[in-house]
Amino acid sequence: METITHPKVIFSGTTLIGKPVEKLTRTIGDLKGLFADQNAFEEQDTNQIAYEVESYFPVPEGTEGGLFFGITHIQPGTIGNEYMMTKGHSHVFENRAEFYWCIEGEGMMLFMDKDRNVWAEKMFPGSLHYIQGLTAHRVANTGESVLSFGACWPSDASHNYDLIAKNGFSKRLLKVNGEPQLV
Ligand code: PAN
Ligand code: ZN
Repeated sequence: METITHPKVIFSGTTLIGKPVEKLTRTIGDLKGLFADQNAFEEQDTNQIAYEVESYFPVPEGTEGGLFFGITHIQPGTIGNEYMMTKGHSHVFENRAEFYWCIEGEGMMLFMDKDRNVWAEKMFPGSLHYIQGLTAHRVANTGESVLSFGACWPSDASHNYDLIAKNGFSKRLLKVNGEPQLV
């Protein structure tokens, strides 16, 4: 076995490159039910890409103590007066946290705790965001260009999408007079 090897995955600064990298694409159609303005949603091209996630899963899902790594690229734009955003989810276990950090573009990171309190942090290149276990998290692209951010989370975090899909966040991030506002 060679003792000096090339890394399996390279982070170019904006994207993940390498054989093990898995790519997930979410179209606007995949985000049905997320946006308040149904009429505006119906007018969208549902095949258009909303966001893409490049992930590196070095261990099987569920491995205790392992880590996963991903880069998400969210397209700019609004549907009605809501910004393009990720579905959002929480990690099932209280002790499974996550880091997000912004690479390029500008956005807003939304958090919601288990009592449905919502708050947001501005995202800009270099901003770092710590997500407690059980805290729902979602990102909205509030800029005019692609928003890319990195994420690192435990391989046994176990994602819960159902709660957000069913009940949403208790506040929406709207574009009001050209500015993001939590309403
Ligand atoms: C991220 C997210 C990614 C896409 O890797 O999965 O940004 O967002 P949704 O999963 O909410 O569609 C993460 O939070 N992993 O735990
Ligand atoms: Zn997560």
